[in-house]
Amino acid sequence: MSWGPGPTIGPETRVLALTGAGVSAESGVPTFRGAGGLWRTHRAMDLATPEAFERDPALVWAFYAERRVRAAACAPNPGHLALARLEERLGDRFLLATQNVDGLHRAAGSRRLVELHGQLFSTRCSSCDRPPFEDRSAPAAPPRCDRCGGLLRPHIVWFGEQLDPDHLARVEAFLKSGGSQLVFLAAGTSGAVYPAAGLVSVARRAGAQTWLVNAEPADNTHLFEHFVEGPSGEVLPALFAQALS
Ligand code: BV8
Ligand code: ZN
Repeated sequence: MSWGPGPTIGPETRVLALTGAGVSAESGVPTFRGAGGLWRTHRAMDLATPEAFERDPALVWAFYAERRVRAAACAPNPGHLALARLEERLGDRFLLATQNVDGLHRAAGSRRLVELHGQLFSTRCSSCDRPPFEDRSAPAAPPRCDRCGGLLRPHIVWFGEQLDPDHLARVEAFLKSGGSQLVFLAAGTSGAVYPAAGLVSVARRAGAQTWLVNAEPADNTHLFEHFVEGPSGEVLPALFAQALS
């Protein structure tokens, strides 16, 4: 399949990219709602909550330990790499907001990156304010904090938990400074989870051109001016081929 020209990337163009689990699908990381999605098998909507952790920390840790093992075996795909190269090309005129926690954007070289829903390979204490730390372990039982003895937890934003206000402020400030030179591109996301799914509306109000790249129509496809249906690992390099040439 060939996809038409993507957004025109001129000397003033600013791009905000928002990615979801679909961007990591071609790397082998399961999505949540698509075919084979995690939410289908693991009732993950129930597991990714503070209540579930309170009720059964061992079950929640088993869910995240399994995801760490799977994600650790995955590598960035051409979709991640295209976004990292676009950042190289645009510098501070580019920002990547991801809902993904798998670390593949960072592994691909992205640095102007806001991880809206946390990091799978980071752990923090649920009781004291020790800073989150990198943790690639897959604990068999819920680990304890060596400072206060409290339960450690994955550094993930669960359903019902607030996103880091600094993250949202950084994304919204970038969108509001964009004006007509702003391109908002969402890729690999079903547009089901807020506040991430609401960012396209912030972009439209700021005057942005809006693009969705997704394997199938998303819940909020109607909010996008352009919808390119296809696998992000093939579409993203094609859409930005001219800008990256
Ligand atoms: C909050 C970490 C406020 C966990 C995640 C009713 C209305 C509106 C909102 C709500 C509501 N009820 C509850 C809420 C709030 C809730 C929410 O939005 N719920 C939804 C389900 C309705 N949101 C929250 O709770 C957020 N916090 O709102 O706090 C608040 C206010 C007051 C007091 C307290 C709090 C927190 C949301 C964050 C939750 N954590 N992740 C974990 O990962 O384990 S969300 C989880 O879903 C992942 O982060 C994931 O990224 C995210 C979204 O899913 P997608 O990334 O879009 O992935 P999905 O599988 O859905 O879609 C993939 C798409 O890719 C598919 O369309 C597929 O077709 C496509 N695809 C597949 N392969 C490819 C592809 N596309 C391209 N190429 C391919 N190869
Ligand atoms: Zn502690």
